[in-house]
Amino acid sequence: MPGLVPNPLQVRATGGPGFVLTKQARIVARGADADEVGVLMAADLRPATGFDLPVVAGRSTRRDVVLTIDPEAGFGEVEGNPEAYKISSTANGVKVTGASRHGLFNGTQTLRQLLPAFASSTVQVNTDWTVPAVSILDAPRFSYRGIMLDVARSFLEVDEVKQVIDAAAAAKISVLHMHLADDQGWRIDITNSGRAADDDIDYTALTRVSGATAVLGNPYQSADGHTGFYTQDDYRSLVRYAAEREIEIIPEIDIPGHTNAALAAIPQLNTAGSSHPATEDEPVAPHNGTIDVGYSYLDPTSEVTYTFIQHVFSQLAALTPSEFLHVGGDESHAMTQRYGHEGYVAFVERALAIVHGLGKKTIGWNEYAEAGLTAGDGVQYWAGTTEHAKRAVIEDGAKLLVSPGNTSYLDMKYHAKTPIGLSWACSGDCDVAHYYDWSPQEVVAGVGDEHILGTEAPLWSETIRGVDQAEFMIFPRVLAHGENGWTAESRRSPSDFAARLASVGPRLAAAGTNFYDGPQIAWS
Ligand code: TNX
Repeated sequence: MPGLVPNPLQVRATGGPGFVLTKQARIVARGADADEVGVLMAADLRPATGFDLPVVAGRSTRRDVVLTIDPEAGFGEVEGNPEAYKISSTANGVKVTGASRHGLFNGTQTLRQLLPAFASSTVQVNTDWTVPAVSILDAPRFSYRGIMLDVARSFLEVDEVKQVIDAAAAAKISVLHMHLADDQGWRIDITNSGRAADDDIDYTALTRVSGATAVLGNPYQSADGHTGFYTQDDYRSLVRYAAEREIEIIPEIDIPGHTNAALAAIPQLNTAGSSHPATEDEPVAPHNGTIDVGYSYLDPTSEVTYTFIQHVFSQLAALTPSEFLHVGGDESHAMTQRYGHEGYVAFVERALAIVHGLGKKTIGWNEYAEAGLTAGDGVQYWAGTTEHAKRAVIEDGAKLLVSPGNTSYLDMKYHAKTPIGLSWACSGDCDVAHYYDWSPQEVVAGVGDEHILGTEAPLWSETIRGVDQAEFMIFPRVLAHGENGWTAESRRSPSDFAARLASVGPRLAAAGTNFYDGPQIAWS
């Protein structure tokens, strides 16, 4: 049996010869939207197999793959989980049944792992495309299984992000958090349309000025970051591409700190109370490409700040189907120094009211839970005291998103000699076993599954340039992290995971995903 990652709930080898995918095979789709999943699966398998794999409706033969969406199909102990799926493979056909489109998509990703590794190859391979005789029932522990791309420090082109989405979808990742603005760059086009009558900000300067900047070379990475930005059409195409693969995009504009790129582009934000009070000599903040953090902030005492937030987040809300917008909130050190804890909290509460007023829930880094949240908002725990996150969960009804830096941050070096990456959150041995060996319910003591939204592994990009380097840091660690979001504790085991991961290596290689094949795994 090939190694399956994340580990399904039940896998039963049923014996016998299994199913062989041949050139007569068709993909028979049943239930609304099943054909869409079939089209994706056929597109995935055609290059390697060279088969036609037509997607059809109606009756099936023993040579076919049958894809069904049926919430009533009977999912046993995971009944009611919309992401549930089951697979039955015998010599007389393969059937994948999902409780929803997402459930079916999950099942097709497992089916890919049941085929020989070369099934994901982009060039044709001649082999027997056998699926072992097996019966699988599966559903995730958490619905939110995320990764984050920091395209602010170093940009990733649309096609690069799509490449990461493809690889992440195979790992049953369900959320892509995009960190779209920071001190070094601004990556999403904001137009002037719909501006308030008294608003004279030219929002198009955000990308014109700060889309052209990025992090500079630094002690950990000599190359400068990549510049660029997404037009609103680019962003919509990413949202659509991700959604087809059952990944939801949650955009982040980090406020009030990490905002030098906004200050550099919008003169009006450089008020007396901002981190860059305008002077005659220097009316707007200069670009800052260093990897310093905590120095920049928006003026909490200026109405321009809130006009800006209202406009930017309303465009983001209109572009984003997700119920969440991420507002950052981390490391507002200089602001807190100047305006105190109360000043920071008052800012966050006013910003949250704006975003809630747009009909969205918020997510923020754990510091933002120093302010009162609204039931259903997310608090993303990354570092420091867990006190505020816990309070927001217990008192406000917020949900915890677990991203503990030490076992979640994909920008940490695997070991001291990794040529890129930082080491502040993890140093020494930060390879895949370390990213497996932790449990979501232990991150904030007293906050259990009923309060946990899910898991997320962020890739910060101070030291990452382009998609090859991004994939190298993401894989295989996201597979370990993601299994923590998917698989029940009772089904998780470090040695079993290592054995299963060994057979995922060739699949990543065949699919063209760059990954770190470190010595902890006996790669097959
Ligand atoms: C901390 S994690 C940050 C980021 C950096 C990252 C580098 C967080 C909320 N803030 O601004 O990019 O460390 O690892």
